Amino acid sequence: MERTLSIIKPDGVARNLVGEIIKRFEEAGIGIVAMKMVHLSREECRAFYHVHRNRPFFDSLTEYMSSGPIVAMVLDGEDVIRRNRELMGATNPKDAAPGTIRHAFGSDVEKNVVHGSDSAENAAVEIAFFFNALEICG
Ligand code: IDP
Ligand code: MG
Repeated sequence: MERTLSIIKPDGVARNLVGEIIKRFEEAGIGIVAMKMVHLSREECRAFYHVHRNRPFFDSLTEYMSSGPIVAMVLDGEDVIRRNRELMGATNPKDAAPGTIRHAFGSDVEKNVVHGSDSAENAAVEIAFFFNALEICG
């Protein structure tokens, strides 16, 4: 079994897509073992996306991610890091496969509705950014 961090980004929350996105995880048989809504500060977004600090889109990304509430979740299941990335689709909604969340709801390469950890190592760091052990069920 494996865990990963999923985030419904500010555009997803603002557009009332929380239920639709969670439904996709539930229908795929992916368990949710922690969940919270938070509005991150600009500084907190800079910390979360530290790995991207030298990318040209860093300022815009952190402004967007701090623009409104997000829903952070810990997903649990076999091969869930890869399976979540598959449900999300490619970073740029234009390249995302039909049936994926980003294909269905993404606006552009930045406002792409969801985040998902990309490795076991990053999942552990990202989960700990949002949740302490008491907040994770099971
Ligand atoms: P991922 O979310 O598919 O893992 P990353 O390359 O890790 O993609 O990028 C993190 C986030 O930064 C993306 O989800 C997207 O919101 C934003 N982003 C990535 N590439 C670009 C870009 O070229 N322009 C603007 N924003 C970008
Ligand atoms: Mg990434």
